[in-house]
Amino acid sequence: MTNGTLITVAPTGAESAKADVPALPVTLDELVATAKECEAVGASVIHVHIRDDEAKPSLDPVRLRETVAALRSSTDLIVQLSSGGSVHDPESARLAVLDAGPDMASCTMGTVNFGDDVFMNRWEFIVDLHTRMQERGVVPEYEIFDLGHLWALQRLLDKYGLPAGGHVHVDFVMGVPGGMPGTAAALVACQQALRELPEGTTFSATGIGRFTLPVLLTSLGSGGHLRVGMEDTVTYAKGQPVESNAQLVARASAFARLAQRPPLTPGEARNLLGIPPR
Ligand code: KMH
Ligand code: ZN
Repeated sequence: MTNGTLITVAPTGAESAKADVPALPVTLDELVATAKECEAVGASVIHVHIRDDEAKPSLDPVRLRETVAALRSSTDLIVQLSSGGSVHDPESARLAVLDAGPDMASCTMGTVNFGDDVFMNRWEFIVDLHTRMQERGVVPEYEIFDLGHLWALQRLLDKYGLPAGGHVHVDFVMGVPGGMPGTAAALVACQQALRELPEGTTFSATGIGRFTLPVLLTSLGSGGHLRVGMEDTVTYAKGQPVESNAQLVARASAFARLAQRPPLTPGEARNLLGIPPR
């Protein structure tokens, strides 16, 4: 049991447009520079979505491989590729993300309304993703957008066994219109439901937009870990755009230190998550 805080940075996402958010890292150079800055101020995991030459969301396999290689050669961060992609990506491309050989990949535990769209995650698709990750030694982060997704995770683990590495880590994504709200009460309800999952299961949490700070503070105060980044919020405070992902990571690290749960190094985070050393 660690007393430190795992800080994941989600720098890009698939939802914001570069034209609207100029500070969003969309090229490989921008992503690597962001990764280095965020590592320097306390991130240990990077949750990666990539963009194409027009800055549109992409799951291009060649680009994904190059991205994993570039992040590994420039940082010690744990590289977690998004298998969620954008709401428009087909299942085949989302499964093929694993071919890029990341340390981790996200695995969303159910379908959810996503603003005006639907983020589709059929049961058979989830099973496919989970079992392929087991075969390849890719450690999942189970993305939980709603309370019922934890029930689906329990079913998944009961039927198909523990993930690669043997440790279960979930991330609560809170405040998506269509999912659970970004409130302390919702996070406490999730934590209570976690009791049904294998002993030692860890969680991080992120709040979308204005839910960023309530979720961050509640997670930190209740033994959870943190995810921050421009995938989840592009506003630092009311009316104040985020300047950089490092600004969000630095704020999360400062809160973690104040809580006497300082940021974990990437090596400590590997240990926590059951990922072999590099
Ligand atoms: N972009 C969302 C539709 C993930 O990365 O796995 C899905 C998402 C979750 O961001
Ligand atoms: Zn994502």
